[in-house]
Amino acid sequence: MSTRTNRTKKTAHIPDAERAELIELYRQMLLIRRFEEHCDKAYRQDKIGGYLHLYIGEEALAVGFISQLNPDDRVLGHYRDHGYVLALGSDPKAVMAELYGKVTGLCRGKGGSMHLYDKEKNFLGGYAIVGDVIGIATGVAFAAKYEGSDRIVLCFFGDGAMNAGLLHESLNMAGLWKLPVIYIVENNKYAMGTPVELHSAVTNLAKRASVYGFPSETIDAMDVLEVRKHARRIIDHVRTHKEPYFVEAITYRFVGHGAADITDPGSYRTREEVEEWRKRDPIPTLAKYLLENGIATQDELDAIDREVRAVVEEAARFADESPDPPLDELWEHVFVD
Ligand SMILES: Cc1ncc(C[n+]2csc(CCOP(=O)(O)OP(=O)(O)O)c2C)c(N)n1
Ligand SMILES: [Mg+2]
Repeated sequence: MSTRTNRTKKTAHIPDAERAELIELYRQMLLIRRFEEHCDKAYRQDKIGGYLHLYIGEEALAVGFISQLNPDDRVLGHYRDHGYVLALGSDPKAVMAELYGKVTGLCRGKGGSMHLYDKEKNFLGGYAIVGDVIGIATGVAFAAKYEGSDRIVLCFFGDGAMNAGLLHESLNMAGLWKLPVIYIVENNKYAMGTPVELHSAVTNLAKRASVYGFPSETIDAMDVLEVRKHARRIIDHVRTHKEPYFVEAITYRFVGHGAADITDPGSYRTREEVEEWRKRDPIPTLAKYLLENGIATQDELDAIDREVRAVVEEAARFADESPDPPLDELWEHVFVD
């Protein structure tokens, strides 16, 4: 019996809906990975300008959390933002076109990689200024409460943002007014080349955020099933108890900080350290689980890879062939009238 094509008997108890959900988590992480591998190439070919920060290695966090949201919930993040919109289901063609600066892009080519925005999917922005998203997301959560809705807000940012004054002002307000927001610090151990030990007086970031009157905890974000489990519990908590939550998500980026140093200079971390973390790559980790539990066969996983590669190729072709924004649009879609 071929293991490539036959599921084992272990799967009998897994309901179809759960099987479909697990496969979808795999498909989304792989889409983000393949999408960004293309971005890296396109940046080197001068097709993508400005700046570019890849989420490679961190996919499980966005995918695991976002998979547990209701459609009306809101998501905001920092500049490493391609994973959020792809996990939310934004059209990969429009995301790629935005990175290429084309008029067919999510923001008509005016935002670029660091400033994605998709109103339809309730992604209310990627923000380039470290820490800024925290204040904005707190305002969005205030609006959700003020309007009496049961929406919640996910706010993603990096460990470097722990040192922004705005974080502490915002967490205080959120705790005081019981706002429905989940602050998620992506602790990938570095802010550019500065390790957490050199930028934070207390390196347990969940502990640092634990004094504002709402729960705070650390989770492992290299395993999407772990993330999904915690996300489900934490999102339920925030919706039910109507109070904020702080999550320190332990993760790691496998590539350099930004496109200019994608193959890391190696001056602030060793190759061995990167290799150690690569052993916890969330994509093969989930693949192994799916195979070992007979949820998918290797042939099915290969087919998903071919499918996402085709989606990325089509997105790249669309972006290539799309026109630049016309000059007479220069001042349009910049401010709200
Ligand atoms: C207020 C501010 N200061 C400095 C910068 C330059 N800068 C861009 S990214 C970055 C590091 C942020 O690291 P972290 O928050 O850990 O996010 P990561 O890149 O690791 O995802 C810095 C200092 C900035 N964008 N904004
Ligand atoms: Mg960081």
